[in-house]
Amino acid sequence: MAARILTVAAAQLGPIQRAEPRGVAVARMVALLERAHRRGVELVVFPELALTTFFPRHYHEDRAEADRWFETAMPSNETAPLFAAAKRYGIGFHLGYAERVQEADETGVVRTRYFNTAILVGPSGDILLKYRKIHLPGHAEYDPARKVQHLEKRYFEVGNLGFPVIRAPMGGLDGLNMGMMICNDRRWPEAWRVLGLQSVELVALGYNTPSINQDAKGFEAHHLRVFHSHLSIQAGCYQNACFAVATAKAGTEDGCELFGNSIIVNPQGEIIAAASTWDDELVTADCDLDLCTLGRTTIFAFDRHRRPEAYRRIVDQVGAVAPETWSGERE
Ligand code: CDV
Repeated sequence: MAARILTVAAAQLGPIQRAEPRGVAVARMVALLERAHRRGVELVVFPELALTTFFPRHYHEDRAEADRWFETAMPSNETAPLFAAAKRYGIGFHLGYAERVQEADETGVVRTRYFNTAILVGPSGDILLKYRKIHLPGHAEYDPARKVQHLEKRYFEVGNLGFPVIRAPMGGLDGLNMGMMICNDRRWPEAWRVLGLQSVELVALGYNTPSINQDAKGFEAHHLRVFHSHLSIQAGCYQNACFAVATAKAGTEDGCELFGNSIIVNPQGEIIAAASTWDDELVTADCDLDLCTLGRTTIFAFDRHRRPEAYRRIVDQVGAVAPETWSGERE
């Protein structure tokens, strides 16, 4: 049987400043798609909120002022060149953006809703899958203790699409199981496992992670920020026997440093390609999807080894509770 190899790219973006129009970011992304085409890439992954600056760092007291960061159509006039280039080259892509939509909520009321969204677009230009970020970090109100705000909880609702996986043709492959995450999701093993339980083979994930922990709740060494990002992605890939293409926005944006360090990881948890700049950079790798088989037929053969009856707390409980206290006596 022929090897199932997909050539992928993490299309890291350097900073996008607050005043820059979407057209500038789109032109840079089209240039990366052209470069990807020259290198024989079949799937390109762009970062989270790839069309603008990472605007949740900016406080708008009037929530409506933030509407300008959101897309109301995809594709739109401004993003159409991206879809056209991908179609021209027969390349699929993953794109993160802020989505504003008129949609019924869980009570059936149609209202304006806001999500931190990513789409997976096939080589024909069709949207194959949509994901809305579930693990929203940060806070909803202005926090005077922080030098830089992180207002994702102000500007977005929690995603309502779960963690979907789609099997679709990509590049030279008749079918590939693909799922998505957005930034903070990568730190949550539950997210990886929900994708793993749908036999995901490749996870596309974009992020914007500041180099400095702005939470003002204790010291976190800079190098550990990158380590924790890589640790989470490598563990997720190993424990769910899948590849990940993890793409950052990098460099100094509106005076705030984003750490970059985009990586491509294989099902053994190894980094097989990594960014070396804080700029627009195309990081590529050939992914042999048959490498997913080893993990999922041995240590992580879920059907044989998982014990969901012992995992009830994972879905029944949100916060941690205190354990029972030992009632014996100390010597
Ligand atoms: N955009 C993000 O989700 N960023 C978070 C930061 C706030 C820690 C992340 O997990 O990288």
